[in-house]
Amino acid sequence: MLPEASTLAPHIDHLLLLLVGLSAVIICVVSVLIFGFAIRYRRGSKARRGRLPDWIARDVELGWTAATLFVALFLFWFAASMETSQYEVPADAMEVHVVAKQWMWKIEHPNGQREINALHVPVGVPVRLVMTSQDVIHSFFVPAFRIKQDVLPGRYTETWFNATKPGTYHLFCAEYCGTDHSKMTGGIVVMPKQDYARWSRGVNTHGTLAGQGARLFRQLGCTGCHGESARVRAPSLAGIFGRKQPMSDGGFKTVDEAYLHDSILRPQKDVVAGYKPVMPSYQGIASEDDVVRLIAYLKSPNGGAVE
Ligand code: HEC
Ligand SMILES: [Cu+2]
Repeated sequence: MLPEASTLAPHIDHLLLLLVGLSAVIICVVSVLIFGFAIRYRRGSKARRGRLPDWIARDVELGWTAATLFVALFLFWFAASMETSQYEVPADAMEVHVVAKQWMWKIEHPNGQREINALHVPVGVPVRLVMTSQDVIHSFFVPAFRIKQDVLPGRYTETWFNATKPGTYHLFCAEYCGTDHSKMTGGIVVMPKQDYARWSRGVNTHGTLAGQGARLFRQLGCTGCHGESARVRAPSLAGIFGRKQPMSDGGFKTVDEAYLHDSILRPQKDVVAGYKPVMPSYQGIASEDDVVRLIAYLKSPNGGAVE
């Protein structure tokens, strides 16, 4: 049996069991009726044939149609409410970035730790995964957690889980993505909290993700335009995350991760009201990993506030 290693897993398994159970009951009833009628009304049998009494034709027909409708509606409600609850990420979730590429998973922790084809997480802590791809469509699939989410180029998708049992669980790519698709696997290492704390203090020489972003912000020349003393007129990026920005086409955009991603790689897509579309695209200059770092920096408390 597949291990149940997340808070979601038992719910999915109950749903599966319910669906299989119900299907089995329906199959039994239908089979009994088919065989029963086949025997009873076989050629030459003395069973009564001819018109059914009116009450059977009407009431029985109405009855089983209504009953099936209610069962179907109940199943829909039950499955849909579980599905939608999976979109409500707990507010205190730890955020981890995933960048997929042919053929590996690159993981970036908020404290700057990086991993490839492995993800270390503490047990009992909700983890929100913000994912994107550098090339083609991949899919992040952890059977033991019962989560599967497509990972798309040029877009951020997210999923979350709360691991319930320490151990190492398989990670698969579940969307055919080229020659070595079958080797695009990894391990989710769920650790007790103290072990995780020790792990996350070790091996990290890069500084926090936001710190790496701040360095990139200077290296890539963002400060040349977005800095306080810049000569080009560009909006200040201090405290920008979560704000509603007016756009030059008269609409508004909420500054979230996808907005920042596109502002950096496709600046002509949404131009801020009152500014000229002079920002160059960083497509091909900043990798998806760099963009993850820049976003972490712009989201941090003093992000974008560069003299
Ligand atoms: C040549 C000057 C220039 C450079 C270099 C530049 N930008 Fe911009 N940026 C602009 C201008 C002008 C705008 C406003 C017009 C627009 O939205 O395209 C802007 C808009 C933005 C926005 C949207 C801001 C908002 O208020 O909604 C973000 C985010 C951003 N830039 C990030 C960056 C990052 C990160 C870098 C470095 C990788 C960078 N920019 C480099 C000039 C620049
Ligand atoms: Cu893949």
